[in-house]
Amino acid sequence: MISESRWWKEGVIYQIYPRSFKDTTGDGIGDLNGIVQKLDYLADLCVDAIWLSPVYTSPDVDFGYDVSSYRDIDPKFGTMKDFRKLVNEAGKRGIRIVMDLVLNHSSDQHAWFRESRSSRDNPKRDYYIWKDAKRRGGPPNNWQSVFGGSAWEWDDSTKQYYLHMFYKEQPDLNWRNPDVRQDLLDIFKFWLDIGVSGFRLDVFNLYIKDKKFRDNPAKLLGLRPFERQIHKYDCDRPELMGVLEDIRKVLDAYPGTYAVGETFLSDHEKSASYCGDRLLQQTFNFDFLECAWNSGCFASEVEEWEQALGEEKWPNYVLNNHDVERAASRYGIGEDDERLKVAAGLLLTLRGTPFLYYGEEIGMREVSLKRNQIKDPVGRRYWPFYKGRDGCRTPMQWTTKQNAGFSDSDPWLPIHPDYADRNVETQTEKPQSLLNFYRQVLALRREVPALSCGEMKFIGDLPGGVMGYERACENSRAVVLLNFRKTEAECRISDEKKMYLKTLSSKDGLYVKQNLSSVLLKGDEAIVLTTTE
Ligand code: TEU
Repeated sequence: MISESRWWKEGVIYQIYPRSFKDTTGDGIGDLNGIVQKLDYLADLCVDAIWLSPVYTSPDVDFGYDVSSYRDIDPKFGTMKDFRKLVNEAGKRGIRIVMDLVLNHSSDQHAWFRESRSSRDNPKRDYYIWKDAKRRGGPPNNWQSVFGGSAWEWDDSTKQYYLHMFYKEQPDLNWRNPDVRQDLLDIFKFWLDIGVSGFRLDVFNLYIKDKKFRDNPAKLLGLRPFERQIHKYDCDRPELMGVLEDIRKVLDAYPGTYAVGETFLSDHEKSASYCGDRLLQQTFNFDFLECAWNSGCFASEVEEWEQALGEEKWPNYVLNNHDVERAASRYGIGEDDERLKVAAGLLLTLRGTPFLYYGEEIGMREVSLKRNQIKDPVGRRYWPFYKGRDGCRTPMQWTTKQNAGFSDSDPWLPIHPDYADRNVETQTEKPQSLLNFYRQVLALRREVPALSCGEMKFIGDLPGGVMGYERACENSRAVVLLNFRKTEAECRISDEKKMYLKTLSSKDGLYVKQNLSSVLLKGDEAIVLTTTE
């Protein structure tokens, strides 16, 4: 296991969407025991931590992102005993657990909200954000819900509006109330006491809203009303810093624990501003999710992110998550995975923590769903303009067997029809598969310190379409070359010949010992040259 304080810098974090990973009960929904069954697979892949999308009790309006009890496991996923077993068994394999904490809002079925809405003078009334209608009627201000419509819902029995930045079944918690804040901080402690190593904080920069609830200024361009506002008053309020400091104090009482925040509507500077010794250890960088397949785009995103963070703060990168179209569909061409190897070569060797998303390692494609198969309410609302997020949340493809070895019965979302060829079992047997390339790079990362903790320097004067950088740390060095084009490229990497003891190519596999100053890159090729003295 990597040292206690550096695991989240040097390690690799693998996101599991539990509904879709592995079902052991035959209800078509993945569960905690399913994850336990697959821990050896993850350990073998060289994963250091699992980020678990929410497994708390939830009515599933937003599939776990609407929590009705923060201290319980939803029965569809198992029991608290199963959860402890997962933490233990993962720990035995050197794998840590990172919980997804959804604390901007709860479910409307949470006991707090049921009480809060029961009457205006209920002691929990102020746990949520209630406001009177405007004098002439209508919502208190112009704020919009991310998922569509006004962010305010009228409650007819108590004659006030409550705020919900997402669905109306996800009322926003009132972080300004000290009792709420204490209760929420106690949730961190509860899970830390059980043995988890960190948290992913869902939309944390929405926690605090403008005290005066001023209208957001209008913005000219944008498809939906939410996008036609500047989110000045519902997001990124200065008092948020105090909340982050409180969270950090809790974490610091449990050495080696960590939090990564999902900065909503982020840009580099904003995301970086929330990281620091007294703030969060990391916030996400989602730039790669929007990059076209173009070396210049990826390189400039890396440079800007590095610049915003400076030397002290540690970057992270993602190609996929449970909210966006899968990278394999964004970048892959048909069933060809060669570009995905280049993308993996990039993600796993940059200076920063790589986040993987289940199925990425076998190049799972987005599933195209028919209207009556859509489960995600955003998809139902905006069909056919936006089909929602189900396409990237379909079951993991393990084997060639029925239901891809995910479940004995019909899965909650359809499985990609390509599963008979694209699955863990089949790719394990093919030396040239994407899965084996992920395994090889991840193993090399463990072996060569430069790849996990080294400084990074771009190599200048490379041919168009090639991105290259050097990493160095203590006695190890690595050079990474990534060809984003289909044509060969001659790359000069140093003035004189240097010895590289181990080289990994996405085209030619592993070879040992090479003395060179330049490399002829094939089209769509990723090469990692390494040396440890
Ligand atoms: O996502 C916030 C967010 O940015 C997304 O809602 C995004 O705008 C949307 O997926 C585009 O359709 C977090 C979670 O990652 C997401 O799964 C939750 O639905 C959301 O918060 C509410 O908790």
